[in-house]
Amino acid sequence: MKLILTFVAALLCVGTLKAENGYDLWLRKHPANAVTITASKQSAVLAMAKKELTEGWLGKAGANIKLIVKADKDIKGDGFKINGDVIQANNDQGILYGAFELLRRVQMGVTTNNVLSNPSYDRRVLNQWDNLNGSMEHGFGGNSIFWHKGKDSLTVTDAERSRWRDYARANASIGINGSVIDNVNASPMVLSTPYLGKVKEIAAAMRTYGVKTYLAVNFASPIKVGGLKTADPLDPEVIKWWHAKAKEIYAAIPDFGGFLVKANSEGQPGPQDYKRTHVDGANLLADAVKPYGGIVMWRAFVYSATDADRAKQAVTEFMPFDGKFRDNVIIQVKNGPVDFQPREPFSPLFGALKKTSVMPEFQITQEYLGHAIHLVFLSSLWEECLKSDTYQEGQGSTVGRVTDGSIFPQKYTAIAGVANVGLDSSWCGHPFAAANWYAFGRLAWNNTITSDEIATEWLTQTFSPLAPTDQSLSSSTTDWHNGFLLPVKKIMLDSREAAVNYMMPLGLHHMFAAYEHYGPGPWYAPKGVRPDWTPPYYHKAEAKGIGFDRTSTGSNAVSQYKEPLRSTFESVDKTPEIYLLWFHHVSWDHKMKSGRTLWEELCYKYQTGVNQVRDFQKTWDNVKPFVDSQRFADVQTRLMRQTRDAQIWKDGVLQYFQTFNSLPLPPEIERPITTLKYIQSTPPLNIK
Ligand code: GCV
Repeated sequence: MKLILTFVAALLCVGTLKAENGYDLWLRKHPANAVTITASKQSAVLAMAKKELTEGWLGKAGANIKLIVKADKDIKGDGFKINGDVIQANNDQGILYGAFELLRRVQMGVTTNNVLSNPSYDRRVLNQWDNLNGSMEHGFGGNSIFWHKGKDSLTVTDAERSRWRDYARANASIGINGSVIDNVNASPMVLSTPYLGKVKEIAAAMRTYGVKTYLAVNFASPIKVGGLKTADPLDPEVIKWWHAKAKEIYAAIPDFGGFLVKANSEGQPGPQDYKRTHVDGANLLADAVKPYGGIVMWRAFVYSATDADRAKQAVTEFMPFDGKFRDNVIIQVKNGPVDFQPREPFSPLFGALKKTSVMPEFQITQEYLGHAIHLVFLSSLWEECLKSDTYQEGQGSTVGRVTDGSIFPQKYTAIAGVANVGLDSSWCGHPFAAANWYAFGRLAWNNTITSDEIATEWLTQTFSPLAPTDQSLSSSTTDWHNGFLLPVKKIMLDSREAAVNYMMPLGLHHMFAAYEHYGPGPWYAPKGVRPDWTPPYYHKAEAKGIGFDRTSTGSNAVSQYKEPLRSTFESVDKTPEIYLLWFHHVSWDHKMKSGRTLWEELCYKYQTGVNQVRDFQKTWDNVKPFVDSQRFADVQTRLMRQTRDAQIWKDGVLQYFQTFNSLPLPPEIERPITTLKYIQSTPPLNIK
């Protein structure tokens, strides 16, 4: 922090901050000091490391930085050492990551001596849910940066190449080394030869920064692209087709990362269409990419319209196959057992699959957390998941440790984040949504780093004054720290709990309006829609009480957790209250630890959520002197919407539950400002 603060201190005069559109993310341009770089070898990736250091150096003027590619037993994978002005790594990629880390450390004013940094996961991968027509599934930062429709959809312009390089650079700066560039609801066309031509171009641009290209593939591609009659994974023609396709891909893209597959889930084709298994399907693709070092990320996000509790289905479907997948297959598991909700307990598949590689999947795009309208820092959610103890191999078997190779030997370790990146000038829509992209990368590199550290880093790099033209109205360095960094960091660190409070506190889940998953829709249950696609399936509100009984008297999902969690979740008294209605159906007058009844506590939580966002507004207004007008106004406007919509959540959900319990709002709870009828009759998009 020292250097920044000194720099800010030098800018004591009053001025206005230059408008910023957010395109430069946490890598904002600033005048650099002179530096000399020497490298032990030459390569394209090392050239990028040199360029970054030369253009971004804020350390001692005239410093001589040495880049040394040399094996070292302490350095693992893409890791590195930094000692003063020396960066050492096993490979060129490690040097690039070391260069970004050195720049970050100098900017933050923290030590650059005796640094050893090794990545938690080998493959740190973004999943773009980008459709080939340019739209994005739950993308709120504009259309796809990779795809667009029209006659020229396969021609590539220099502007596109440049955008892809900037994307890869941002990823490399936080250690992300792979991107799946199409939606998991995959179009078979991506594997057609013309599309592969474009994939080759994208791969070339991303390779500049060491970001590997992966493709999400449609299991029926042999039929749709290959013209075969079947996609049966045991059919010799199908096997031949996938092997030939892998050969074609690797001939064009020798460092191609591999495939991501959503099979037999939400209408996607898969091996079960041919009475085959996930093992048959995954191993078929794994064998095809194996000769080239490719991997297959096979998703465990499966559930069908059965009577079985949806939260149990992934375990039921995948556990029988433990140990049967090839070693280049990794089962990709969402953090919770249902679907990226504001809060879920961790998926019981973590740690349970002991002879199969498993990778966590987080959602960076805010499908269920307020889109690009709400300021929600998701690092807290992911940190909570990674630190959850599965107890599968004794105490301390956290989700992080059962997936990063610390406990189970995995040939490959990996982690995925569903990206929030699009064509918007600020990439992600909300200026603070970029913090979630940043946080994913930092946690993928180091799964024990705290959200507090990540927020400090991101805020410093994204908002601190950088150049004499960007003079702050503040008059001292302490002002920036106390007046901006601390209060805004508090907003970030409180924001996820605030969202849980005003959307779905105490273990409630999936109460969203259908399709967009933005506003409240706990009442949505039209005839003919599958029950598990309607919120009443999850909250089960009725006159006597509310919540999903997942104990042994109900769906018995608790049995999928290892002791002591199983008994903890089985007991209504021992279950942490944050998960109460996830595991238990309880009466409205159930006594909570606070002494309130459940109904009072629910009201109190919703009110707290609304109050928290109101406080965020006040805090943000107070930091105006420290932020350029463009980003200040943008965040201010979005916070206004967030507050209004938090209020709609509170009014909608509480009035809806009152239709079951007829209980009054406790005296200290604010009265609704919108009727239930209005909220129910207004399509969620209009409410937005
Ligand atoms: C890509 C949820 C989302 C879908 C998404 C799916 C998945 O159901 O609403 O849009 O599809 O998760 O993760 O496959």
